[in-house]
Amino acid sequence: MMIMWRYLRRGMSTSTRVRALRRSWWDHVTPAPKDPINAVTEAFLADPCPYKINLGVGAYRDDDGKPVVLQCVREAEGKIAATNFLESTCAAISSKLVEESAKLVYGEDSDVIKEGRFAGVQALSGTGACRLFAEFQRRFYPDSRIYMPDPTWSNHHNIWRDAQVPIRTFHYYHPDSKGLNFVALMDDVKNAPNGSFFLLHPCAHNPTGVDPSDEQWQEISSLFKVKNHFPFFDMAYQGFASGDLERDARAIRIFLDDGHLIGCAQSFAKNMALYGHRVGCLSLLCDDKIQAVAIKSQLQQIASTIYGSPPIHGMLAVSKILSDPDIKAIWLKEVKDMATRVQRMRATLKEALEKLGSPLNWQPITNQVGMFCFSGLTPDEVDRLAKEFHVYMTYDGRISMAGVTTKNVDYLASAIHEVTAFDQDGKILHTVCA
Ligand code: PLA
Repeated sequence: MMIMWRYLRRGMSTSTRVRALRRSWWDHVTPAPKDPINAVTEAFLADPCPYKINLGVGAYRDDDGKPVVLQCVREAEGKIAATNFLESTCAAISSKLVEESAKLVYGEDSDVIKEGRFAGVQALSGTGACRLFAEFQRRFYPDSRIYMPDPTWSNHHNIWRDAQVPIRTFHYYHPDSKGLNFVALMDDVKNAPNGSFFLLHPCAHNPTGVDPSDEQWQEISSLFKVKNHFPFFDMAYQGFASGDLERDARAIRIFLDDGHLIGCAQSFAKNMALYGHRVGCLSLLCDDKIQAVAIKSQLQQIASTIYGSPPIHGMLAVSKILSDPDIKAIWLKEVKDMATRVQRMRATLKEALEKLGSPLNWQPITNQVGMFCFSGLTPDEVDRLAKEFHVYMTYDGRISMAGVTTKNVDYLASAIHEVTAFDQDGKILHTVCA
């Protein structure tokens, strides 16, 4: 009262007085930590240098460094533009999208699809599919945890954390070999409590570009059977590892043949270059049709409280591409072309570094697969690449190979050679010759 009186006497306006009397609603809100991948894009955009290179986000670019609209998408859009869709038609098309997506993962002739033994829903791209599953997991297995590879896509941690599912990691990558740490991975799978949930990347692991071999997947699957673990696959890059969608589904097919119930998040952001359209799918295999109906209704219920229903336009395009054989054939070729361009850039970058006389072992660039190369560059080297050479990537040394082009690859190789071979004053760094 005394305070109020003092303000009144000083002749303050009413709103100023009210503000002075209580804290702002948002005083306690501090900025969220920056997303490490978006932060790279921001730094890149703020750099005025004309020859800057963005190797941050895993978004496909053509050999001129430009984002692409695939021919299959243009064809599909041409066909859907002429139609006026009713709500009921959209629901039917969404179901078609889910069914066709499931075929990509589980196989065209898979029994689980023929017998309706899966619950599938359209999702907001890969992120939305993962989040829906995380919510579902917490709702129906409230005491469970999720085991994810170390390292994994940074947002996996945020997604399961926000869904309040405790996170554990399992060994995956070996920094010395820049390959898979299979022994430690198997130990972690064995030591996890029976019936644990595991997040797996079925192909083109992000960020390492390191995938288990078929034989290793077989062993992982067998151990999962013994331990009764649940495999949840995040399939964000189908087609990008080998150029062949069937080949890239091999890990999942191995688990399928072993009789696992499987969960799978699918994204069409990369393999159809439909980033902004947010088209994806979540599917969960079930014991029978009755279970599938129940699970689907629960997934729809979770989705309806978060975003209602997913966007229509991208769904129409994807559904058309997957169900029209001619357009699908165009798509399969385009996926192959994108993957081949990335593979070619891997070989060219490695060769260019070797030609420069770099004493380091760059073999992992071509051993690794998919969109990313886990280069082993240190945070200091990444920092120098940005500051001295206008080359941007995440601090873990992940290179989005999709940003490498015929025109920038030599410059990139020289920049990498420079920061790994010489210090800022041009002195040779003997320590890097490991
Ligand atoms: N899962 C994995 C393994 C991913 O790498 C990504 C995207 C997603 C899911 C989500 O994809 P969405 O767009 O379909 O939701 N990772 C990107 C993008 C390409 C990003 O993090 O912003 C990456 O650069 O890692």
